[in-house]
Amino acid sequence: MAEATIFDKIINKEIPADIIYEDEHTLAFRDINPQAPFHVLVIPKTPIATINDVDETNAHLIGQLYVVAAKLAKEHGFAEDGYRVVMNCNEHGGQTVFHVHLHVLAGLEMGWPPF
Ligand code: IU
Repeated sequence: MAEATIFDKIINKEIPADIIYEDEHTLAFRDINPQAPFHVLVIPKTPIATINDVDETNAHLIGQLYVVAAKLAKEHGFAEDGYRVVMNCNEHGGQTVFHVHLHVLAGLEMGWPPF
């Protein structure tokens, strides 16, 4: 079991967040430090610390993050122009909150590579 993070408090509504989508397994809320005009984090309600902890038992929860990301991108009008989804892993990947989350970034043309 992953250690509790601030995202558990957001899931449990113990601290406020700008939640834009919720279902049984998934929550999406606006990032408090947005790096794009549209920057949302999509998280599983079940805590999974990092991508390293994804396996056959929880992979469906990760798949669902992409379903929600695509749905939100379409609903907010970014599907055609495009957008980016990013999941950081551990220190070199830039992960700071150890509850997996898909960043959905949109609303500007992005560059590549990302470093
Ligand atoms: P990272 O991939 O672990 O680095 O992303 C963590 C993100 O969580 C980062 O973009 C923060 O701005 C964001 N965040 C948030 O939206 N709300 C919070 O209470 C905290 C972090 I702590």
